Amino acid sequence: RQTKFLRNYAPPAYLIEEVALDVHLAPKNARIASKLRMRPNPKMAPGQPLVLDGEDLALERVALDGKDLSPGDYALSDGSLTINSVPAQPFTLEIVTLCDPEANTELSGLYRSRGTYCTQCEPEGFRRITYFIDRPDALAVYTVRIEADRATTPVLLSNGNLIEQGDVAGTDRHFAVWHDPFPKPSYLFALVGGDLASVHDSFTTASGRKVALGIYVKPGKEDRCGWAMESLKRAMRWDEERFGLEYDLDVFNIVAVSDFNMGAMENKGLNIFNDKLVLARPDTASDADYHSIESVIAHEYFHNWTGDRVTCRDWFQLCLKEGLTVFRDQEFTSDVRTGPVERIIDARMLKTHQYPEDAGPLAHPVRPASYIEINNFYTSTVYEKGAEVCRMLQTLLGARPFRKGLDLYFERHDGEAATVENFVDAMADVSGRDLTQFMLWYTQSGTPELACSLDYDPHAKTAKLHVSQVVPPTPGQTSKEPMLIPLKVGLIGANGDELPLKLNGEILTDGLLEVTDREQVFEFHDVPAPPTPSLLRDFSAPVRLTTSLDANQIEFLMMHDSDPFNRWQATQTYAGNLLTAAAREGDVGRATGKEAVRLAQALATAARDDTLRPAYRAETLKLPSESDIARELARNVDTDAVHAAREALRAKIGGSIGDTLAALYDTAGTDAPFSPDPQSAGLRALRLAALDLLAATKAPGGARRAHYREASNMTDAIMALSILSQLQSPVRDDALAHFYARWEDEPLVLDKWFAVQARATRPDSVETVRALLTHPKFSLKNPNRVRALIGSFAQANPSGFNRADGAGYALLAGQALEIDRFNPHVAARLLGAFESWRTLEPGRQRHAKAALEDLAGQSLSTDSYEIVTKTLG
Ligand code: B3K
Ligand code: ZN
Repeated sequence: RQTKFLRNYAPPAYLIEEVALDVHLAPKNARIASKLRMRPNPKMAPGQPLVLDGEDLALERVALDGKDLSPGDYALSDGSLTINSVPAQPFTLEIVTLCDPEANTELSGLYRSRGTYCTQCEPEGFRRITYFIDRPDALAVYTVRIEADRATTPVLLSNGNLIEQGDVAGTDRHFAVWHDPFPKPSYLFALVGGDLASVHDSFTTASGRKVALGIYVKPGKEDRCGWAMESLKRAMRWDEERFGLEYDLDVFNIVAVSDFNMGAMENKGLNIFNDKLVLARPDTASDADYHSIESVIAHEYFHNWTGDRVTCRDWFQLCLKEGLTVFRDQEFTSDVRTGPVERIIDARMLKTHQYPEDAGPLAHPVRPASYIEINNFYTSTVYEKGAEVCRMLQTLLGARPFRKGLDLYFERHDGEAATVENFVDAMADVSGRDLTQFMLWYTQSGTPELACSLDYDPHAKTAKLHVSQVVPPTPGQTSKEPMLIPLKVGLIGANGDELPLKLNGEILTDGLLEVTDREQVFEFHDVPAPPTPSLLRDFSAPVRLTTSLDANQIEFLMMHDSDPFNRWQATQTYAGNLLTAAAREGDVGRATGKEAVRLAQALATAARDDTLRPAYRAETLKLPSESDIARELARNVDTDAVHAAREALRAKIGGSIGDTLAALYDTAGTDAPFSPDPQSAGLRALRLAALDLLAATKAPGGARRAHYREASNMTDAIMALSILSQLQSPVRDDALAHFYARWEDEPLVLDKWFAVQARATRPDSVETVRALLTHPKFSLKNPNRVRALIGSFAQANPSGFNRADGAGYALLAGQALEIDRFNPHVAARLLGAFESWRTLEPGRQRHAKAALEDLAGQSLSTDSYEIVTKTLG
């Protein structure tokens, strides 16, 4: 359990130029023969021992320049193979190892998922396939021959282009040879073998290269690939148009597998996906599924440039590829859907997942300086905050200079393993800006707190905006430097007009202020009357904003802000203030008074406003979530009080504007045939957001409106089911039984059945989840099912998970411990649900701490050990 430090980075002592793999697939003993053309790294001291990484391998043979080595020539340890003496000139190393795909329950390396052989190598899975220099700065050109049984494993895929295939004479085996001309690190290696069906299409790039596109799935699922294929083609075109980036091989393949530790993987030319993020048909997939398929297909495709062509020097630089690629996929989704809605979704996601991470014991910078297990750093800080950092660069530099900077970055580093500095230097060079202070976004953890207040001077006709920033202390970082924060603002006149922003004798057309100091004042001139400030427009920086605005001013912004993000934010702030007051004081009356009625009226106005897109109106109708409220409370959180406050406000709103909501639910786009396009999805979202508020009234027109059986698509069905599943009534049981009977043989749909019950806020939700753990269709071995049941419970059922008697914590700890014995990555991720335990009231804290301490006393994987010990602090 060693801590690794960024400051200790040293290049590899040896370089691998070419890799030839010969893989013989077999369920229990796959044989991998690897032939490496190597040479000493001229930049490093000569004569060093050659150390190769390896894990869970049986070594059969090592040969140097054709001569077998005997055990005295090398040393084998738990994680490595060391050859003491190798030539000072280029040499060839041959290694033969065996591994057991069927016994590979970690789902890292080469494993079998329901009969399909597949690989997952990022970050350190390749060492579970063969001994190798398994680090991202060791780039090599790969040729891969795969051989397998022809009948059971007819499809054989690897990275790059197919160069040869055929039968192995005199046997029932066949082979395929793939060659990837682009040098790549081992984490981008992939191989698939199985009995798979496929769907094909093609894409012609801007410069005329015809690319064969293939999606490989289990036979029978071919009718669920259309959306993924369309999304892929949209993404390929978009990347050409927006960033001038073309695809570079003749083939692009995607494979969907059912057992996968995360969402998907960007292996060069052969992306491997969790089938959840590929398969969709109107009756089986919800709008949310279509949305995530589109964005993840795009994300993995975009990695071809930001990740594959330019990769990371070391794992500390993970955000270099992930933050940038998330930023790119967000921009894509904004362009193909409704921009402001996507911005709201992304900001909400950041606040829900990343802010608590940044405020808790696992806080780390976007570029961590140390880690014990790199698998624990695929976090929302690295991904989503990392994306915000790229977005801020684009905001500060402007879209065109940002694009130029990216061009320069590719020009300089194509084919290399790069660092965050390389990326920021390119941006600095094209813009002529000094980005030294900006680098703090990569190195300082914690969410900056920005406090703003506006002073109006009626005589001078000036408005002074006072801004102060504090970056809170985080583990290992007690004192912080002030950051460079792009703050987009507007001033709104009494009639709702935007006022010109006159600052230092110039007009600020883009409204962009650059905050650089701890305390700063921006003085606007010629302001005729007291304005209302609109601050942090478009969510221009990932900070926590506090303002001196009162309820009337916030209400004014709900009506008049021309920035769609901030207009939405105003409703959230208004509702959030009511909810935190009610939850803090344990008095639901605080959330149901006159102000609640005013909020309801404002929501009704927005919901009826035909000039706004339905998807946007839907977002406006969604109240802050329970975790949003808990995050705002920040301490002494009683999750029952939070739940009660939110329910009371929902019911109040549902009751106050029931007619408007009912009209929306009953009319908006009900008769059109199902189509997953964003406009249709927006109409459905609006109806369902209305239903959600109506259902809260508990009146007959409420929950019973959730016509589960009449739903003609999965979006409506799941919404109805999740409303009904909160009830204590036979209606709930009937609906769940009906859903189960219809979908018991469709794993991805059945996951929804598990998840809906795990999320339902009922006093007995712990018992419900416990009972489902013993359901014949439940398995701890399938990550999707584990996430559906245990993950949904721990992450999306705050009052159930944080039940006052600690039963939720005990449940999670017990299950995670069991999973940890065979799949540490999945276990450690589940344990992340404990990250906010110190914000709870003392009783819950005691229970959470006891559960964590109990875990700490067990024998844990490195993954879970790191999470548990750091969470305890
Ligand atoms: N790069 C992969 C994530 C790998 C996670 C390994 N624990 C998918 C992605 O972010 O695109
Ligand atoms: Zn990624």
